[in-house]
Amino acid sequence: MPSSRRPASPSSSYDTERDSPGPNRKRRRLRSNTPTGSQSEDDSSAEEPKPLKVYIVQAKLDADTATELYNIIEGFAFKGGGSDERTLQLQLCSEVEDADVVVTAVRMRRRFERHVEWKTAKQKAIVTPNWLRDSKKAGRPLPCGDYAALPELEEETAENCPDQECPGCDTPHSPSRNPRSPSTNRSDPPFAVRSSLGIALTVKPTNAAVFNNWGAKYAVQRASPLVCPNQGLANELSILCRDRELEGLSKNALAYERAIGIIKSYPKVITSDTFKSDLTKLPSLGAKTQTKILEYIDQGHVNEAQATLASERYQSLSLFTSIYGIGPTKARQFYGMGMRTIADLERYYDIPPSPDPERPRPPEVVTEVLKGLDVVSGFTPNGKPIRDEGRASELSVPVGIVLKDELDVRIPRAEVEEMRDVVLHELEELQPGCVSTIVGGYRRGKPMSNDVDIVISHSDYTKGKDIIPGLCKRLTAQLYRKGLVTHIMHLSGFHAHNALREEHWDSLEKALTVFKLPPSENNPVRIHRRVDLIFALPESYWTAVIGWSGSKMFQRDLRLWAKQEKGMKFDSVGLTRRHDSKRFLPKTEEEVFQILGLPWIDPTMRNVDA
Ligand code: 8GT
Ligand code: MN
Repeated sequence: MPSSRRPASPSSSYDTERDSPGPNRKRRRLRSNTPTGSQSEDDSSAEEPKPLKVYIVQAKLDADTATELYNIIEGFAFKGGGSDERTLQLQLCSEVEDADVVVTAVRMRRRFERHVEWKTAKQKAIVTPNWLRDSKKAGRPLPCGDYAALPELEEETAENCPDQECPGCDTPHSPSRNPRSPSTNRSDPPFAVRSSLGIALTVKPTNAAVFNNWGAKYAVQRASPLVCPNQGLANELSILCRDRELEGLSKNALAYERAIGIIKSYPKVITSDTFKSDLTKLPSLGAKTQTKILEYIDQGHVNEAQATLASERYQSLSLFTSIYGIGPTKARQFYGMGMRTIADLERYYDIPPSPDPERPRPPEVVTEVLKGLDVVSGFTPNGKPIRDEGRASELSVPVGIVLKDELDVRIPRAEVEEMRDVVLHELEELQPGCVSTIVGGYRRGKPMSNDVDIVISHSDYTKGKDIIPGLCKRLTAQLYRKGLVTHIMHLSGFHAHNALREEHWDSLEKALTVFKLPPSENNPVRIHRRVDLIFALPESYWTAVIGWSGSKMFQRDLRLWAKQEKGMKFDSVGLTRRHDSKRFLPKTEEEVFQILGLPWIDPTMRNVDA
C-alpha cells in the first residue's frame, strides 16, 4: 500500500510490497529491525497454520482419479487460509517421508509395500481417496481412521492422523501428536494468493494462462511447480541426469534436465493417452527419453534409473560429491583409487572417525575434530580477511568431510528466517538502510532448504553505489568475529560490470560461508549451516534476486531466451542489449520479465529442476 512505501523514488524500487498491508510490515520490522523491504514471502510461515502434507501413491489410480486428487490438493492449497479457520489446508509432498497423510487406492499390504516401506507406512495415516473427497466436501480434514486403506494399519492411521486444531471444527478425534497452530489471529491480506504449497505469495501470482504454456520451448515461458502431478517420473529422470553429471557427460545431463523441465510444467498425469496426444509432439523430448517415459507409464519406474540407484559406482560418486569441495572429477578420482565410503575418505585424510560408527558425530565432537584440522577460515584471529579473492580461503576437503553430516541436515523455513534475522541485525549495526531478499529454494517455496541464500543491497539508489562495495567483506568479518560465521568458503571482491563477459555465474560480491546460530532456550545445540550472502549494487538488485532465486534450469533458460530471442544478455549483475551494450535498469522484478518480453512467473513456479 502506498503509505508504507519508502518516500524517495529510488528506494521505492525495492518495494515489491507495495501491495503489502501495514501489519505485516510492522511485524517484519520488529523481527529484523531492518528494512527488508523486498522480502516478500518469508513472513508468512511464522503465523501460518501448517498445511496437512499429503502424498499420493500413484499406483492403481487411473489418470482421471489421479488428476482429480491432485486438483483437490491444488485447489485447497490455493484457496486455503484467509479468515476461515475451517478451511482445509493441503500441501502435496514429493517424498512419502515428508507426508502426514498418504492417499492410496492400494488395499493390500504386499502391494502397498512395493511403493512405501512398511516402517514408514506405520508412521503415517494411510487413507483411501475418499478421505480426500469427503474432506473436501466437509471443508476440513476428516478423521483418517474411518478411511484407513490397509486393514493392518487401521490403528496407526487413526493415531497418526494429524489434527488441524481448527477451533471451528468439530473434529471428533483428539489429542494430536502433531499439534498445529490455530489460524484464528491471522488476517490475510485480501490479495494474498497461496501457491500450490500453501505459502502466501505477496508477489503477483502467475497468470492462469501461463499454466497452459507447458508446450513452450523455454522453461521461462512455463509454470513449474515444486511438486508436479508427474513428480515420480521427474524424480526417476533426475537420477539419470545426476548420473550423467557425475560421469562428466554434461550434454547428456542437460538433455535430461530439459526433459525434466517439460514434465515439471505438464499439468496432467502422464498416461499412454496423454503421452501420445501431447508429449510426443514436443521436439525437445528425444526418442531415448520417450522410451523411458513409456517405461514409467507401464511399470511405475524406469529400469535404468533403478539400476543406477543400486550401482556401487553411482552410490559412491553421489556420496563423495555431497561433500563440500568435492566435484564429479575429484569423486571419480577417489573412486578410481578404490575408495567407496566416507570412512575410506576419512582414513585417506587421517580424520578421526565418529565415536559411534553407526551415527554421525555429535555437534561437540564435530567442533573438536574441526579444531584439530588445519582449517583455513579465511580470516586472521582478529577477524581480518586473509586474502581478497576466494581461492586461498576455500574450504579444504577434510573440513567438508567433517561438516558433511551437519550440512546434510535440511533447514526448515523458520530457521532460514531466524538466520536471516541474525544476519540483518548485524548488517543494520554496520550499515543502516539495507534491503534484502531470501532467495534460492526458500523463495521458490521449498519447505526445507539445503542452504540459505540472501541477496542484499541498499535502499538509496544513489548512495548505494558507494555503500555496497566492500560491505560484503565487512559484514562477513563481523559475523566471523562474533562466532556466527565459522568458515568462509569463498569471499569474492567487487568486479566492474563487464557487460559481455561470458562463462561466469556472476561478478557480484559474495561470501559463501558456514554459519552457526547462537544457542537459544529452545535450541541449546546448534549445527553448522551453509549461508550465502550476495551483495548487489541497487541497479543490479532485481537481476540478482532473479538470478539467485533459481532454479538452476530456469536461470539457464532465462539467459538463453535473452540471448537467442531478444539479443540481450541476462545475468545476476544486469540486463544488457548485445548490439550496443545498452544497459537496462529495471526497478522491479516484474520489469525484468517485461523487458525480456516474458510473462510474469512467480518464484514458486520457477521450479524447473526436479
Ligand atoms: P537448495 O539450496 O535448497 O539446494 O536450492 P537452491 O537454493 O535452488 O540452490 P543453490 O545452489 O543454493 O543456488 C541458488 C540459485 O542461485 C541457483 O538456482 C542458481 O541459479 C543461482 N546462482 C547464481 N550464481 C550462482 C553461483 O555462483 N553458485 C551457485 N551455486 N548458484 C548460483 O546466480
Ligand atoms: Mn540455496
